[in-house]
Order: sequence, then structure tokens, then C-alpha cells
Amino acid sequence: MVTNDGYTRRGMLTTGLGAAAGSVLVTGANAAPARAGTRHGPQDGPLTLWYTRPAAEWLEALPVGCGRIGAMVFGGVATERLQLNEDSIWAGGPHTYDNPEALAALPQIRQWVWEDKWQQAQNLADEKFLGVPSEQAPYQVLGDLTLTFPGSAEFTDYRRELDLTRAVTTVTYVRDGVRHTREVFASNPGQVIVVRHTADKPGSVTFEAAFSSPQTTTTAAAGPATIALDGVSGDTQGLKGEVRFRALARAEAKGGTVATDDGTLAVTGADEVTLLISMGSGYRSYKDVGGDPDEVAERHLKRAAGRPYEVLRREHVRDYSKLFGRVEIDLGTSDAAALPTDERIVRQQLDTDPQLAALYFQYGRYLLISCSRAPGHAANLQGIWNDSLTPAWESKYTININCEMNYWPAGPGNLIECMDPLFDLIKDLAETGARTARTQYGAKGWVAHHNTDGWRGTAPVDYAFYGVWPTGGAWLCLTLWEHYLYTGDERRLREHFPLIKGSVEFFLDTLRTDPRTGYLVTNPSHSPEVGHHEDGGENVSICAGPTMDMQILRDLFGAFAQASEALGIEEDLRARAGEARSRLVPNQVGHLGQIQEWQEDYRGDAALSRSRHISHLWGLFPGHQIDPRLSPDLAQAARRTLELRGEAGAGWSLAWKINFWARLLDAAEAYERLGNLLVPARTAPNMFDLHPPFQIDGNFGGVSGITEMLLQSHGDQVHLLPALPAAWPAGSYRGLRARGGFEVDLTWDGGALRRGRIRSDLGRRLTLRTAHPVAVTERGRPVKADRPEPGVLVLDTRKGATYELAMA
Ligand code: FUC
Repeated sequence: MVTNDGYTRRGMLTTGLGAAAGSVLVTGANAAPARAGTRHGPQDGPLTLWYTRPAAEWLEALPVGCGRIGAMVFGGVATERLQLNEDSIWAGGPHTYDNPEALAALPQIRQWVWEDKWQQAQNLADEKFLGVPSEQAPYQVLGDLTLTFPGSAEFTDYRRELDLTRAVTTVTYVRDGVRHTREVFASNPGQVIVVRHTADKPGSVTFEAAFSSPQTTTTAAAGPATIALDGVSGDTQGLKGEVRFRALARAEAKGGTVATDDGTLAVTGADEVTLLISMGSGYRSYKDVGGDPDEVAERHLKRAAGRPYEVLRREHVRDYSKLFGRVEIDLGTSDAAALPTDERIVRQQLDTDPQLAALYFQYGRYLLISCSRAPGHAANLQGIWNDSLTPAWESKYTININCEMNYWPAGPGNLIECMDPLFDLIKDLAETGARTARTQYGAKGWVAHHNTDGWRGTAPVDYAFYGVWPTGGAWLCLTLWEHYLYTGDERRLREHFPLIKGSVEFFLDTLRTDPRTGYLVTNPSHSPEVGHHEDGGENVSICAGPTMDMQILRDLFGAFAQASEALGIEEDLRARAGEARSRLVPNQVGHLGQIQEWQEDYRGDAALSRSRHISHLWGLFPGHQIDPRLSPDLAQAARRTLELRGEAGAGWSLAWKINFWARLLDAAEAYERLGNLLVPARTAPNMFDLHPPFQIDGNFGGVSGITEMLLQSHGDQVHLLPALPAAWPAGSYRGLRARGGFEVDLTWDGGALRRGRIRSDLGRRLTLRTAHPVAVTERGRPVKADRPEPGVLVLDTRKGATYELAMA
């Protein structure tokens, strides 16, 4: 069952693991090397991205962020560029997208879909069912702060790095005989970006700083040591840019002088300088941009001003490491780990550089902490980092895969708080989406289609081919349920319940009985971005009841039932949702042995589509309706689907495939996809995922994929090392989370679990699956456990207790 390919128990060693409770889990230093040149142990794998040159391109610069604000740090010598973002700067202003003509067109669109007149249906949807305007707004750059240092063009001893354990970037070099060191971080408690420049010779820090921006802006002095940039976001789709913003930079120098002249800040002959960068906008909500950007920017600057650099940094590092430090991972290391990060990516040799996977994993966690924290917005397609007024796909929130993928690591990667900004987004969408439901469908509840933006658009956009897909909100609701599965937090579930209920109500109102099949289906809809026919020369995606919709709705109705039961409410609606659930189209296997993507088993090119979207495997991951143990036939069909679909592009698609293969318990295939992700075509020098261009979802999908290889917890089981690749024969992790409120530490060697520790936060029953038998003790005493089948162990846990596992 578990395909720990080729592993035998041969060569397993007793490790140097401390047996005493409370000892730290490390892989034994005595563990036999997996292959020549491979070492193990956390001390060997510094969690640092580092480079020997300043960034020449944006994709070489290093990101810092604290959720609401962020910067890309280039680490230049003669000039330093800090490209700045504030996460509420969206083009345009508050408006709705709902199309008042849509409702009248809906019956005809539906009818043509029932009659397989797809081209007519899709054309009518293009004419009458898209939002107004039919495209959403871009998320935009704020601007740059550029520091210019006089002096010779020569420099030596250069190093640029990002330390993931502290979330601090450092650049250091020797120029004109003086060593300069500059650190940059973004502080969540401080809500400022802090730059500190020091030199090893007194009086040698001299530079000018000035703001610039492609936005409509003005610059000015805002005091003797502070400069300001004021601007407003751009116009879009005939809508005036309305998000006003202000950025401030203030210099605090030891020695030397600080002066401002219009928009230029001049530091001369200082021993060291701290620069505080503060940003604010007028965006208060998707319907109100009347806030005071000056007040926001000045408030944060004032709070930070005058506080010693070390204090600001300590506060930042303490706050950040509280989240980051919850998880450690060691997949082995080798001499390659000592190379600069960009060189390791260029080598394309994950096999001889296992630490690169661990670095990628922890970098993904770093990125999530840096771009998705209260009081900021949810992570968009680029997190928060964007240097353009017109970024790819508007750098918005694409909710037919990308936005949800961003949050896959939050639960298992022990960063559950990072979901909070996503939940704020969903709350907004439940408001705007209720209007869309009413206006375009004449329905109760709320709906969101495949994209949303700063104005929380929920109507279909772009083209009907891409946009007429009503299930985005339902998928988002399942992230609320996931939060509960990981935390058991009933208070939050009660708070989130109306959102889930609203989505259920929408579908109870709009699902229709398919006159041809008798199933209850969505119509109109589609399987995201995949055409099923050429109809009248046109590629059509529009259809009724695509597999992905059915899978999502099965889980939505299921989650609603469980949530309403846990809270003891909504019995009637629960019964209605249950009845609807039983009438959805089941997962079906088609003529090629594949999971059918649509209700009908289309036999043309569609079945062989090479699309990067593999939406009909939603039920394999993130859902778990397709499971090698519980539904082997469907799992086999999912495997066939992956084989047929091939390796078609996009970092996020590759990342999704790692998760699929891990769920199929195929370690070798999952690992191969991970190797394909960690190559220059998919991973930039700064380790940003490349669609291309940069899109952050692949980073997060990659983290999730690595986790799914090491720990799975769906289907009421905690499965340890479910898809461990041969390339990681020995390793350890600490702090990964499993559904049911469990925290897991593990050490493995020779491809087999050696020891572990599971903490139970909720006192739930624990069903553990392992490839080899394990013994469980609590405080040194054996624990009573059932063993219903080989490799499975069931025990009732006590809230707060820790259970030790050892190979039996
Ligand atoms: C969907 C995908 C693209 C891209 C975009 C943001 O349209 O098909 O690959 O990820 O979203």
C-alpha cells in the first residue's frame, strides 16, 4: 500500500536520538550517510538565501514584508533600490461589477446548455452574463526608495543574504577600504520597514535617498530628516484611481549630518544610519477609500522614531520567529548547500542537494508569514511584491486554484494565523457576492466566480470561457472548514458559519436537475479554463455539472452538515443540503480509464487535453474523495488522468501535481515533480516561483507538496511518511500539524520511521498509519492502542498529552 519505493529495513541504525522526554529531535550524527558526500543534521543546513552579487533584476532581489507592507531589496553598492509595496493600492476605486441584464439571459443560457448548444450559450453569456466592467482592477506598485552612495565603482568581499530564521536581509562589502553593512527588515509589530547602514570606519556613511514612482505622485520634504511621497492609484476600466497613499522615509544618524532638500534626504559623514520607511493608504475597505494616508504613515513612523535599532530588530525577530520557529525540517545535506542559492538552482540537482528542498520549504513559510498577516490583506498572485502598474493577471486573486493554493501550507505548516487575512477577504466576498447572487441569479446566499480584486468583484469576468464558473466562493468556504479541522476552534467556526451557510444557500437555490441525467448540477458552469468541444469553430467550456463543481459541492454540503452539527444549529437546512448532496453527479471513470472531467465522457480532444488545470482531480487534492485506500478504482483513474494530462506548464500546475502524486502515495512521481519545480525555468534566482512570470502560488503549492510527502491527515487518519522519496532516506521534522489538533515531530532513517512525538491539543482519537509497526508510550509508559490492521494504530488521546513513538 505505502510505496516507500525500494525501501527495506536493511541498514537501519539506532540513531543518536535522545530517549529522554523533552530532548530535541535531531537526526543522529552517527547515521550512515545515504551516499558519498551526504551529511545529515540541522546544523549543516543554514536557512539562508545568499548571493555574491547585487541583484541586477527584480527576480534577483530579496523580498521582505510584514503582511501590509513590503519591499524588494536589491543590495546594490553605488545605489540601493528598495522597491516598495503597500497591499491596498489597487487601481480604480470602489464599485460593483454586477450586470443587471444577466438575470434575464440566464434561463436561455441554461436551456442552450441542456440542449448542448454550447456555442450559443457561451456567446450569450459573453454578451449578457459578464460583469460590468468585464475585467477587474490591477494591484499596483507604490514606488521605489533609492539610496545613492558616492565613491568609487570598485568593491570587494561582497555578500548579500536573507536569513529566514530572523527575516532580515543583509548586504556587506568593502569599498574604498571601508566595510559597509546594511540590514533591512519589515516589522509586523512596528508596521515599518527598517534599514540600518553601518561602516567599520567612523564618519564614512554618506548617501542621498529619494522616492520615485510610476504612479502619479509628488515628493517633498516632511521635516528636517524625513521625505515624503504622495500619490494616488491609477485609472482602470474607465474608473478613476482613488486609493491615495503616502510613504515616508526618515533618517536617524549617529555622527554626521542629516538634511532634506525638497524630496531628497542627505546623510553626510555618519557613523551609522537607521532609515525608517512607513507607508499608508486611504483604503479602509472595498467600499470606502476615504481614510487618511498621512495619518496612517505618520502614526507608524512616529511610533518607531527614536527607538534604538536593536530594540526594533529584537521586537521584529521575536514576533517573526514565534511563527517561523514552530517548524524545523531536515532532509539531509551535502556540500552543495554551501553554494550561493542561484548557483544551486542552476545546477538542477536536487538529488545531490536535498537541503535545497528544505530551504524551499522554509522559504515558502517565510513568504507566507511575510505577505499574509493581519492587519494586511490576503496574499494575491504575487503575495504583496509587485513592481508594476500592470502586473501579469493584474496580480489579483484568482480563485479557481491560485488563491486557495497560497493557503495550502498554512494548516500543516503551523502558520494557521496567516489564514486570517484570507478570512477577511471571504467576509467581504460574502457581501459583494450576495449582491451578485441576487442581481445575476435571483438567488439567496452568495457567489464568487473565478477572480476577485481589491473591490471584491464577484461577477463573472474576462470571457465566459474563463469566468462563468460559480464555485469559487464555495471552495473558499472550505478553507474556513479546514481551519476548524486543524484547530477545533469552535468560536471561529461560529463566526465563519454564516459564510458557509450563505454559500450553501446559493447552491440550494441555483442547482438544477439535469433533464438528461436526473442529477442535480450547476448550470451554467465549466471545468476551469478547459474547453470540451470546438463548437462552430469556437472553443467552448460552458457546460452543466462539471466534475470539479460536484466535488467541491459534495465537500461544501458535507462541511456544512458537520459544522451545523458541531454547533447544534440549522437542522432543516442541514437536511436539505444532505438531500442535495446525495443527488450530485458522482465521480466517474471514463473510456480512457481517466477521471471524467465532465458529466459526459467526451471522446474528442478534450479527454486528452494538456491543460495545466487538472480541476477534476480536486477530489484527490485538496479534497479527499479519491483515495488509494478507500476508493482504489478512482485512485487508479486519477493516476491515468495525470499520465494523460502530461506535464503542461505553470509553476502552480507542477506544484499541484506534487500534491496529487503524494496523495496517490507515489513518492517517486511526487519527487520528480518537485525536482522539475526547482529548476531555473520554474524558480527564479530569489526562489520566487515562475509561472512564468512570477506567481507566488507555486511556492506555496510546493511547500504543501513536500508536506504531503511527509505527513498526511485526511480521511480521519494521520499518515506518517506516506510518500517518502528514496532521495531522502534519513531526515527529521518538528512541528508539522495534522488535522484533529495534532502536532508531529519525526525522525526517520534507512527510509523508515525511527522515532516520533505527537502532541494532542484537542484530546481527539488518533488513528495513525505507518509503513512499519510502531510502539507508543506516554511518559515512558506503554499506551493502550487498537491495531485494527497492520500499520494502523488507534488510540484515545488526552488533551495536552504528548505521545512518543518508536519503531517496534
Ligand atoms: C489562471 C491560470 C493561469 C494563471 C492565472 C492567474 O487563469 O490558468 O495559469 O495562473 O490564473
